[in-house]
Amino acid sequence: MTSERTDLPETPAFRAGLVALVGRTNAGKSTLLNRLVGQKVSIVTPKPQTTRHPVHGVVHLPGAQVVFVDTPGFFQTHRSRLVDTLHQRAREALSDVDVVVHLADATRPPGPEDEMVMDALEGAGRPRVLALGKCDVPRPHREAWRRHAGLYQLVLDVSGATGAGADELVRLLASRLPASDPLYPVEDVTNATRDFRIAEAIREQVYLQAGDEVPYRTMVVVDRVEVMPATATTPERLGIDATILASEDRYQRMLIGRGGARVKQLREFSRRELQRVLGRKVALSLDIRVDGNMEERG
Ligand SMILES: Nc1nc2c(ncn2[C@@H]2O[C@H](COP(=O)(O)OP(=O)(O)OP(=O)(O)O)[C@@H](O)[C@H]2O)c(=O)[nH]1
Ligand SMILES: [Mg+2]
Repeated sequence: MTSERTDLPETPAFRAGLVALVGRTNAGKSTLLNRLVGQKVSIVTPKPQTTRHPVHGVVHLPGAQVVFVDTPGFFQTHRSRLVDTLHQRAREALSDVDVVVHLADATRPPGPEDEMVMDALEGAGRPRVLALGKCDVPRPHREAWRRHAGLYQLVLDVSGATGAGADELVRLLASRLPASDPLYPVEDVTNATRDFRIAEAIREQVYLQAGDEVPYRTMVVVDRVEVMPATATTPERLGIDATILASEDRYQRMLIGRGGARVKQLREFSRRELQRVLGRKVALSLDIRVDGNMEERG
């Protein structure tokens, strides 16, 4: 007869799984993701609905791997195909994750967008954690948020801007993941392809540099990426040709600006950001074209 020890719970050799970050738009999901991963994998702007696609950011720990899934934020505005698509993508992202972190913006009271988030959480039926974000600034609505604590397994304070609470969040999440082999090789921090990251870096500049409406009437496509060998006067560079597609002529005009000033600025800021993201010299050619079908593709 063999005897088996059943008194001690077994600690798995390795834990891994997916953790979605959801919340209203501007809650700071992408900022927190970048902080957790330790590098910029998702773009950040002060404008609503910056994130359009779920982006994975991988945190490698000695005994665990936490794969965070950034999602488009919930936004209450006039309905459009883009807004509906983004909400749908956020809901879908919850369907196959192990844990959901609801990142709340505790500088604001819980509102209709947060109700949309809570409905999505209800539909997903996954274990939930409430992260009260932006704890680096005064948060007059923190107590209003804490009244929802009963809906979550855990509530904690966090700041993507300073990193306060970030290690604690990762540790608590890792302990809730299932026993599993790593989902990503140890050298990977994201599922985003190089071309996706290039398009996103340019899209970030459209959000930052162009007028309020323009980002929602445009998308970025990468046409060509090619190494340009060093010459007598220039170092080796990555040559990138990209196009900003605008849904109508007037948005194209806004992006070009008077005498081409706006597109020149967009190109230069995008080039510098691309150099930061890719860690190498970049030569960027940026075209602005009208494509009436662009909104369909979001
Ligand atoms: N003070 C403070 N500001 C923050 C923090 N995190 C994000 N922000 C600011 O909030 C704004 C939105 O940040 P994002 O990270 O893009 O927010 P998001 O939730 O990803 O937004 P969507 O992609 O639109 O859903 C930016 O202006 C950030 O600088 C934080 O921890 N503290
Ligand atoms: Mg975002």
